[in-house]
Amino acid sequence: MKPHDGMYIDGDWRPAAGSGTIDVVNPADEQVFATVPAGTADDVDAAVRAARAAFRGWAATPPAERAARIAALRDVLAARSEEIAETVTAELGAPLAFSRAVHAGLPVAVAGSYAELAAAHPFEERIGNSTVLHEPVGVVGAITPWNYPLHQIVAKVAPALAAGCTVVLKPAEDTPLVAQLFAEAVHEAGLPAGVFNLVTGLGPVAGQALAAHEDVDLVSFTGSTAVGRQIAATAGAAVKRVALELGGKSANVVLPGADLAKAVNVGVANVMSNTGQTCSAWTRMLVHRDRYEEAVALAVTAAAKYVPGERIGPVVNARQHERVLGYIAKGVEEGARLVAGGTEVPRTRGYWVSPTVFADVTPEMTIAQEEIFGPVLSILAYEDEEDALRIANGTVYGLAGAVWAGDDAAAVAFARRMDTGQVDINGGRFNPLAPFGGYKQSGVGRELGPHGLTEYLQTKSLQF
Ligand code: TXE
Repeated sequence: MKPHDGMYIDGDWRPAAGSGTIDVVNPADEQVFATVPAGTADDVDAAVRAARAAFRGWAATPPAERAARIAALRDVLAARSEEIAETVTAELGAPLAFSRAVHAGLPVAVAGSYAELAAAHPFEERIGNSTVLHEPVGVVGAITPWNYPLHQIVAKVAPALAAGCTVVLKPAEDTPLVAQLFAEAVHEAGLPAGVFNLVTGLGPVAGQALAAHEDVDLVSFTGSTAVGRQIAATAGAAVKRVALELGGKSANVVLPGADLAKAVNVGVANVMSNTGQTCSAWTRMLVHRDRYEEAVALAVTAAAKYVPGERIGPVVNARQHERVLGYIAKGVEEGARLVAGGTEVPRTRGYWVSPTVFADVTPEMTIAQEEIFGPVLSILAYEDEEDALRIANGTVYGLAGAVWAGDDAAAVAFARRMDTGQVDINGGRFNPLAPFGGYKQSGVGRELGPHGLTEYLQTKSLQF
């Protein structure tokens, strides 16, 4: 796609209010290959006004008609999937095969699910002598990260539109092009002007202006816990709704009796996928002391398959590169046993990191507590199930996780005691309708499926 030098506001590409720009860098080779405008508070204000003006009309549009527009949007995303994959590969660095399957494929599935849910959702119900109306909250400010750049956009915009809300999106500065492509898709799908608006820009400028805007009713944010906390404080002061999808440090618990090879192979794939830049990644593998060395050997073999430049790309930018390498150095410094990868980078140009595995990681180590957001796995030993549970629940996060056991019932029994929002049982398949979101400091609210739609509704009751 050809980059736009303006903002998509009120159904059209408009010149930006200021003259600042953002360079878009290919993290595989550090080349600047495009620029986009850096939005200011004035651009945000214009976008919010357009969203407000469009709100009543879109909210009053029958759900079946909203569903038809979302279905049209899904169709455009499907038709342009090759262009989407190439764009994400250029700005995120992901291998093209992965971009096709996940970065382009997943948003089509999620948009499709909301085309169906918009039509089927019970926006009205009768409880006793009350009719309860589930009405859209209003204007949504969506602030998204770069790790699954289009998925994160669709996971907010599609349910918001299904609910009858209008949206202003501020995408991550690292991946603005796929957001522009999404705006083109919205336009092509025939959504009314103002229903969706895009302001590209820097987090502390455009993002902050959107989170603080007094005419935004709900802020939906995915990103770091530090920024999430600021947004929650800003939104709280204005008594506006907030949904936060933040970091994770998920546990992959391999109980005695599990198929160890499968648990380790799937576990390694889960961490290395997208170069470890997945908030739900199972970054801590918990294995019983009796089979610990066997698991470590299996993990080393599995990790070797994630060859940088073939199966995995670089990390997104110089800051993340430094941060991930810093965590690896910290792991060594705190006494973990480095069994694969390390701080030596596979290529000198670009933000490359070797798939890294640490053994003899103890629960209090930094690499077992903090989100690294790179291709780094920590393997921890446990003594018994209670110990495994203590370790699994022993971080400030609670986003996802996995349990492997001899049978599903044993794994489910363990998962019930985990303080986390989503658990895969014996390798359970991804379900785009299942609610996704965090316990503890991993966030507030849920995305995907009917629960994701409910986030964008408020309730009114009429007694008669
Ligand atoms: O995130 P930021 P960064 C975690 C992960 C990663 C770390 C830092 O651990 O290593 O966060 O990544 C916008 N007001 N996750 O620095 O800054 C910003 O422009 C309003 C987990 O890239 O939180 C972007 O659009 N908005 C994660 C978005 O917030 C602001 C995905 C996310 O950027 C802002 C990404 C401000 N003051 C990182 N400052 C996940 N949960 O999936 C920044 N932004």
